[in-house]
Amino acid sequence: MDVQHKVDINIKSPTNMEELTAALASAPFEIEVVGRGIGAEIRGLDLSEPLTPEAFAALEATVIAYKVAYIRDQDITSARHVEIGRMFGELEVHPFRPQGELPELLVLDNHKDNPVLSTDVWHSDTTFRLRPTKYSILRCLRTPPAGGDTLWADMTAAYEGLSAPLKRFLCDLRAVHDFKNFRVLYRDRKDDLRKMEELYPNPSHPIVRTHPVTGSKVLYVNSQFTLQIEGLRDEESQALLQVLTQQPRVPEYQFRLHWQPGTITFWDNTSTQHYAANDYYPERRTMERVAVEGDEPY
Ligand SMILES: O=C(O)CCC(=O)C(=O)O
Ligand SMILES: [Fe+2]
Repeated sequence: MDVQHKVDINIKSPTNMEELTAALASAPFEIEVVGRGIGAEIRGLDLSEPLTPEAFAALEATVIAYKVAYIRDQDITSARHVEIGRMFGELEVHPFRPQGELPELLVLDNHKDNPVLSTDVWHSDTTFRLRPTKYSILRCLRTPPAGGDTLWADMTAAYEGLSAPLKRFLCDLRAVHDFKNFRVLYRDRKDDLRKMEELYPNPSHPIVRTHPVTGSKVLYVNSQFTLQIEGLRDEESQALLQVLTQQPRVPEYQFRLHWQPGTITFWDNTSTQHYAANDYYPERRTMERVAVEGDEPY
């Protein structure tokens, strides 16, 4: 972790509901709640200016409380984007995606010759890791003439929407995750694939995880990375995963954002899944992203 930076501005993340509520109450910006349970717009915060500890705590509290928080018209550099990400914790270097000049900055530049890879499948970021991504911070540089929205689903609402007997059945189950969609990148590179398998051995995560700050329960399996429910027969696992991985598709759980150049969005990968609408090919859409490392789910 870039401790130095944290120490420099004396940053403190909210660690429980009391601190979260206090940070929100003293937010030095406006929060407009847009979606029910998921999605808020922050107004009156300029990320090109240094953040005070109070502003940072309120920003992180907004991300946790509303799961997805966006700010329009942010004129910042890629380096500043990385710097803001570091305030939230250690940044990941994505193992499977091409990197630009700043290794932690992931460039998603999709156009005629570079179609979308795997972002149009519902997922929470890097659950194939033992410690999956905590927050992702995505900034829009270029929009297609129409479309290119991102959708998020509130996975706490999805958990709560399940029947009581199913919730009871799931409470002690775990599932195995895998970087399955990225395997296509290694079709002709068996040795490299083996190396990646060693670096990222299949982790097992609880199917219902607990949010470390809010204590809320979250449905934590996704179409992109979840392979198998432990202890069930294969056909049982497939049938149940089919039901569970459909939940983010329920419109009542969703929040949908239409991007503009300069929009930056922070989301909490513990409590949400997302899907980038792949409706603009062959037009161009350019985004930059950093991702903050998380802890082992429990
Ligand atoms: O391009 C997007 O809107 C989201 C892509 C994505 O899955 C991500 O940045 O984690
Ligand atoms: Fe993603």
